[in-house]
Amino acid sequence: MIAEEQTKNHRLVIVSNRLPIVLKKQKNDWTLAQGSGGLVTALAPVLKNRGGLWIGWPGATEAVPGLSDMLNSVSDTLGYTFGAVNLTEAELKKFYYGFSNEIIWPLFHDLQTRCNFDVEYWKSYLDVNSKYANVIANCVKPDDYIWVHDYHLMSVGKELRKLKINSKMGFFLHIPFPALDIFVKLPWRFEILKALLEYDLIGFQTLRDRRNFVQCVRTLIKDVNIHGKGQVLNCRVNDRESRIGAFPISIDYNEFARQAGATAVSEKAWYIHEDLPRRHLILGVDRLDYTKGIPNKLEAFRTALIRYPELCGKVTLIQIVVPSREDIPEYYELKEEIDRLVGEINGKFTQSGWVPIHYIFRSVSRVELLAYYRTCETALVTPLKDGMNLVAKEFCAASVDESGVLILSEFAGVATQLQKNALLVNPYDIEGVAETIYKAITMDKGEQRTRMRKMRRSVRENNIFRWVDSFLRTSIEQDLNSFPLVADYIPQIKTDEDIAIPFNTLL
Ligand code: ADQ
Repeated sequence: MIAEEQTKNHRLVIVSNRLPIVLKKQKNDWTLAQGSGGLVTALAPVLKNRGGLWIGWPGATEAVPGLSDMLNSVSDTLGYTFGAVNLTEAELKKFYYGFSNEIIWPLFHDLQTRCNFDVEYWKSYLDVNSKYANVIANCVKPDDYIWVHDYHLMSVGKELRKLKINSKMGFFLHIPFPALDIFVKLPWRFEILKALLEYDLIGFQTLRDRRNFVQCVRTLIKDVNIHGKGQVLNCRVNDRESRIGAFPISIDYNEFARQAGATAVSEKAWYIHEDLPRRHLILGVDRLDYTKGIPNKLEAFRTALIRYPELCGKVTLIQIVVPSREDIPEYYELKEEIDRLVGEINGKFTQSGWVPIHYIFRSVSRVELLAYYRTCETALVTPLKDGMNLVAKEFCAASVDESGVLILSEFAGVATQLQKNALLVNPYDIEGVAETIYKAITMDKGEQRTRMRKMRRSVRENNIFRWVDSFLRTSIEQDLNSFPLVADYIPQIKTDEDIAIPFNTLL
């Protein structure tokens, strides 16, 4: 009863760059669909239970007639409301493509030479963060808990404090936090650290990220006292207290495993097998991004075919690349590099009846993605650096027959959890990755099963609900048990068109 009353008083307000909805324009008509994905699934029951609120950009820079009515009708179905932050084309260019994705994204992935430290980007970042804060300030009540997500919105907390909002606020960084010697390159390093310390809880994906942040704060901020041990540390600067923790994000394991066993997925998997009979299939699934190490992966596959010629005709790499941020020149150039490498490798090795790389450059439906996860014997997940990497976890969850080998970059956050049973590689070591590909292909079924079983257990136990639970428990001393699952929310999978995963809905 007490817990229920507390729950009613404190709404949860989620803030992310984008709303978890998909806005589409067909001719002159706009439609709105509800987003899916682990984060939305895990947060929806909490939001519904609290009559909560999700604030973000709806995804269009032009005026959308009737948007608020559309949002209200989706809200009625879901049981929580949306707050829209409208962004102009210029803001999108400087705040989103500029500061967020030409400065913070490369820097936080240790690629400082790719940064474009344009001061106009910084100004726009502050303006847009203040815009988000104003929308939040107009909606929140004093007892609400505000949970801000990711690198686009690091200054929102500070802007809210300026507006005299004293609600409890948490922040979660989905990408890595860099080491001190890289972070100090940021011309606005003090401002960003101070802004982050305005949140009551600052969450990172791994202990390594948290350690990097703590080292930056200790070195760059005066009069700081950081103490404690375990998952969450306490940080005091003058009279401001914050907590700093590691909360590795995950997926809705049960839902993934359930959907992977659905008839539509089994049928699709059967067709993939039929089209590529007697092949060992290796799968790569990556958003088009230079941090994902796609060229390195292709080079490693080429090296494997040269070093182990017996693989020719027997092994196929299915590489799915999902289009992303193509308005940024570097992403467009990366696409050209991938096209060229795939062309070169296929041109050199293709034989009658065998093409070494099946290259798919588009977003695929959830059924298709799951069918590839199920059909492929090996997953090749080799980012140069990654906050977590959910593809690795999804591959394990979808391996319902407990077979399959995961080759995993040691620089992905997920490696801290799966390192014992995945085959870890350094993605820069092309020869090493090629050898590991060979090892995966020749690994006996018994060893595969033992490793996969343990990885599946780890992902099952540390699922997305546990992640939300531990963040909320640390923030507001409420756990997920206070928020019963909403059965009608779970998406049902019937046909291929049923669920197209809105890729990167939030980022
Ligand atoms: P991303 O960089 O986008 O996320 P990742 O964690 O791998 O990387 O998530 C990708 C998601 O997109 C997966 O859920 C996957 O199913 C989906 N997806 C992949 N291919 C798809 C396709 N072809 N069509 C449709 N959907 C597809 C950022 C950080 C990561 C961090 C996550 C979550 O960069 O490090 O793990 O946020 O915090």
